[in-house]
Amino acid sequence: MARPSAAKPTTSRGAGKDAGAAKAKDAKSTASHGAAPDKGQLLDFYRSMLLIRRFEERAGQLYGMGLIGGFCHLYIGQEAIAVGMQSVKTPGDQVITGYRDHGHMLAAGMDPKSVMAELTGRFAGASKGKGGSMHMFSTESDFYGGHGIVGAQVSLGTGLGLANHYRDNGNVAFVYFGDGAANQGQVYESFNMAELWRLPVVYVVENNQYAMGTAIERSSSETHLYRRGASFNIPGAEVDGMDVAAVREAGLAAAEHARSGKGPFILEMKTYRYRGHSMSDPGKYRTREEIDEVRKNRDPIDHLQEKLEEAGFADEATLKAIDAEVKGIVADAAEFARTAPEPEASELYTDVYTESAA
Ligand SMILES: Cc1ncc(C[n+]2csc(CCOP(=O)(O)OP(=O)(O)O)c2C)c(N)n1
Ligand SMILES: [Mg+2]
Repeated sequence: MARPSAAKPTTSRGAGKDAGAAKAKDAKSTASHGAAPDKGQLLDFYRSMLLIRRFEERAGQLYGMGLIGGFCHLYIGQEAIAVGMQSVKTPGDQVITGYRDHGHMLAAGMDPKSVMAELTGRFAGASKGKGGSMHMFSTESDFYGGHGIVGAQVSLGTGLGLANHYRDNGNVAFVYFGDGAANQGQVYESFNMAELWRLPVVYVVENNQYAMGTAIERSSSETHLYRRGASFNIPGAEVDGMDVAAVREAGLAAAEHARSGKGPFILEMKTYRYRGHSMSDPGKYRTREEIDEVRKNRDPIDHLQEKLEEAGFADEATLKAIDAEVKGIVADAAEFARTAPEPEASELYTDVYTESAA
């Protein structure tokens, strides 16, 4: 499968209010962010993506052993998006996403032990063992959840952008949602307000080609999701979501647009999930060959590994050392999540209501 080009931007606002999607699609990018990530950044990206991959593989195993209850949606295959976009964030910028959230939490810097312990329902978990896979939150890490209702995070994230605008704090809200969520009505109500009020929001559509068992071609009349803002005059760009450097480059341009008062921007990340929708997905809607083809030719971690080796930035020993370090972190997190105590029954009555300070 051919690797799509890094970013195909649209500039519907620049092309005039009534510029249609087709015209916008062909517009060229004016933003250039020069410096490609350096050796240190690329090695950091590699380490973070590998941490997410190994964490998710281990979570899958713990689920299989019956240690994780409820839903569990793995992020394997999509790692370059959370990691590349996180590198664009400045302190105070918020991240909000749906239920496929573990990778975003790790990229945001949340402790792997507290995330894994939440999956196993332990008191030391990020939500004291009461939230599980889909409901973690960490304002210290600027992470605003973890949401189980498809598309809900788009309205909430637009609200984060409104708060930034109101407080004039220079922050941007990064709002992630899937190709299936892109067909939700509240997404478009949010788009309208965000553009009308020039809110600092970057909408990141993680187009992994499927919504549960439904392929995008079967559910969407417009499958180029970066054009979905055209009728609101929101510019968008298609990005190779399997290439962490391309994600970062497009993310920088989008964040600059939003931060400078020009309003929202849509990034459509073309990606793929290797595992089922959730742990209970029999996977009858696609072939094994299709998955193998992406794994073999477009894997984001393999791609970066080749790049690091070609550039002479890492030899086998360096990569092995990173692998060993990551495996150690994940093993410790899993052991902690298996042995840490569950919440007391009295915890049922805490964190239900909160008193407002004002
Ligand atoms: C409002 C609402 N409708 C339906 C569901 C059931 N549901 C959960 S995930 C999902 C598919 C969403 O797919 P997509 O947005 O592509 O995200 P992905 O799972 O691929 O990351 C659906 C329909 C839900 N959780 N919330
Ligand atoms: Mg999807």
